[in-house]
Amino acid sequence: MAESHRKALNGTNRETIRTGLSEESIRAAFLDNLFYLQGRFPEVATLNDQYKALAYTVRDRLLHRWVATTRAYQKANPRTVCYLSAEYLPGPFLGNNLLNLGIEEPTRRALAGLGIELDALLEHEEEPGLGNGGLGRLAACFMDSLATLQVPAIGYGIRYEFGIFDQVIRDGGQVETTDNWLRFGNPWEVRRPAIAYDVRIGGYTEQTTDAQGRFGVRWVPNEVFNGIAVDTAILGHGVNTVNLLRLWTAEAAEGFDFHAFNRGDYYGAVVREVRSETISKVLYPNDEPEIGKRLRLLQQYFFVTCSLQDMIRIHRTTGQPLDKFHEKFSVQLNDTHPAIAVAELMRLLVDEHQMGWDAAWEVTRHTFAYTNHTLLPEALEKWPIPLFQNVLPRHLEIIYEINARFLDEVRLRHPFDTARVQRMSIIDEAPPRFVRMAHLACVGSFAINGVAELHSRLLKETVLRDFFELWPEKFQNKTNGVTPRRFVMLSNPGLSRLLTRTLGAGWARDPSQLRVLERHADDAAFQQEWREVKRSRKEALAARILDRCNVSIDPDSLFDVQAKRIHEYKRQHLNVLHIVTLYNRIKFNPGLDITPRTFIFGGKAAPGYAMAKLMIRLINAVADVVNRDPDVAGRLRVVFLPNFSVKLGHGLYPAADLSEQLSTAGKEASGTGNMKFSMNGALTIGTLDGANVEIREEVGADNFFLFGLTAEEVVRTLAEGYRPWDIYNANLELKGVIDLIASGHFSHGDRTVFQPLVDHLVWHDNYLLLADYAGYIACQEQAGLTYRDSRQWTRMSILNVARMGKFSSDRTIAEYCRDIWRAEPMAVDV
Ligand code: Z2T
Repeated sequence: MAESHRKALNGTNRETIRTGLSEESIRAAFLDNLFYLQGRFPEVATLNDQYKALAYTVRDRLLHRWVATTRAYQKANPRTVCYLSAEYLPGPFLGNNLLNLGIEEPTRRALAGLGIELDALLEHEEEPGLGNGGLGRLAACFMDSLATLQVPAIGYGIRYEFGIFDQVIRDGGQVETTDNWLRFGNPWEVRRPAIAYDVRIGGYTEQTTDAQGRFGVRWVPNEVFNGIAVDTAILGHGVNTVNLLRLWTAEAAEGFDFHAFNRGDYYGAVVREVRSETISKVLYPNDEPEIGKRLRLLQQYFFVTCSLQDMIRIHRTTGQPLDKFHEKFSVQLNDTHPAIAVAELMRLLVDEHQMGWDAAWEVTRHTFAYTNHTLLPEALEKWPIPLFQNVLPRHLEIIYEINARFLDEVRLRHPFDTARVQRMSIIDEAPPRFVRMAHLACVGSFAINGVAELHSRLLKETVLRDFFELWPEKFQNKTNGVTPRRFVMLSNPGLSRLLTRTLGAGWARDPSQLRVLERHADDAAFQQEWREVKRSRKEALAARILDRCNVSIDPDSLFDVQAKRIHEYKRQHLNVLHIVTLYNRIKFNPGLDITPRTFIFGGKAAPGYAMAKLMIRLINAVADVVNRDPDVAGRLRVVFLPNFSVKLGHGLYPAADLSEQLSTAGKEASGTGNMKFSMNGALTIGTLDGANVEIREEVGADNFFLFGLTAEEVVRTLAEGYRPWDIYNANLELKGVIDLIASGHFSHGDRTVFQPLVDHLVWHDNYLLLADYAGYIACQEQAGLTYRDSRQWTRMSILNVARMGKFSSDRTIAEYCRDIWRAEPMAVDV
């Protein structure tokens, strides 16, 4: 960043130890923080001391802008977006904050002057794994874009003490270990003990009468604890806006159980304390809901009530009455995890702030908007009524009341249609009866959106069809995006430099400018530079893989990468079928001339998802045999990169040649990894699913390897009585592949290990791998051939990057602001 810009950011030419952005200021501040915060001097400082001293140095510079932003917001009282999400996957902060402040270079020099390498400190940072995958990472990209677009926003969530488990591969299978990310402290967070709210749980309700003789309801809980705010600054790129990521941590309510102490029940009080702290202890590691897990419901309610109480507090400081709450805040529900907010806001307004029901409902239904992230029926959240009543008795009453009024509306519109009333009810009447959270979210929201065109259409046609028929005006699409700051500038500095040199620096904030690259797509010199960038990222990844997995891979081979949660619908095993196909072809024809490939996998399986864990076992088993077999050496390599994370993604996306996006059409809501790969010049091999459809539209059909059934064909194939067994018998090559896996070839002769997977494929195959197999193999062959034509491949790669501008999360957020939140940018000066 230019010096002038840096001065503008700083607001002054005066450099202080807390704000200065020059090399000298940063070095002085670093030493100061090392001494006064760590009690260390350079000669004895550990890597962690150095990391923290630098992190605090950067945080000081954020705080400065943070305070300026808070002041500006207080003065102007702007409309504010509140993003409610049970998950955030922000990735490491240090590099991103340096980038957004524009001080990476002076910082690098400041440290070099002390004999310290910035890259070693960046590498040392432990990332907050407070999410499972796409949904949590999307929330983090949105926070980045909101700040960069200078839109006032707060991200609310849970400060899990233990995030997503660490994955180790032991004897070829996944083993989970706890993610102790706070072990060495977290320099980015600021604890706000003064911002604390009561959270009540359980008990019963009773009717009350006030002095004027009005009826009310009192909720008498049997437990109360506190949520404390822990804040992290989210700085925009090249602006002064710092928005808040406010995560709640649970603590025992002060004074609540004095009672127990007085009776001498010290143990009981301590146990209660332990129990309350359990609420924010650990993230549920499933991308599907845990039906009936009491603690999960507690977590959801915990962060929702704290967040809404916080918004009400902020609203009251503006002096405005509560019936204007929805004019101050727009609250986005990131899936149904925070959907209890609909009932909780009603409770707060009606029970705690004495608003009438109708007025409260007006506020509530103008406050919330709901994003759906999945069509998989098993992933729709519902809570058994006995559990729900036990935890949230008052909310159940409120939901019944909301539901009664809602169903009256349905009956008015559709007289005699009792089936429809049953389908739409917030309550699923099948014993033991359930609260359907998606229905609560739909009824309580003014806008409902899917996350890609296809997904939004299918939502209206399938799972939310009745709601669409009732309220078509509520339904929208907001195709996902990812931040080009983290996923191009930070992850791929070489590519960024080439882009900036060719196009100017504007592309990162306005990626439509990338289109200019099209002019260079056939330019031999430019192509050469392009290949050198990719080559250097492949070498770096190869070094990492040698170090971590002790497998040597060839940077000249085609890097074929699939990184995402392990799931049957994502079909990592289809990728494996391709690998074994090539393996067999070489075994039968040792002289076969094929494009050398390195297959790289990354991703975690939910600990309780046996088939996903078996898929990991299969990948590692195939890797073991293939990498050891001299017959295929130099042509095939397979690597499973353990413990995939945002940080590992930084090294993976830029190194990929081919991006595997294989989900059964209609199953992947959007995908966002697909975007990260393509923005870094990987070509996609994929189905017409999720955002793949739009990526292909943008980059052009010629620059995308398409295969597989469409969503409509998938539905039809299954309806017509799909028989995978017939496909298995009809395709000799496929049969050979499956038989080899079944024979124990990859499991030391043990035929039982992969039997569940094989049986499932040939007898059920709900995700239609066998139906898509032949098309996939042919498409892969095409990709392999194209890779050999390096000019053609490079041209396609350039065109991919040139045409991916649509998938910046800035575009997504601008659309949310315009169509849902009615929020506007507000510049901040320091
Ligand atoms: C998740 O990551 C996603 C959907 C979920 O549905 C849950 C989780 Cl944890 C309840 C993913 C989708 O699978 C993916 O297609 C999408 O790109 C991502 O959310 C963000 O929208």
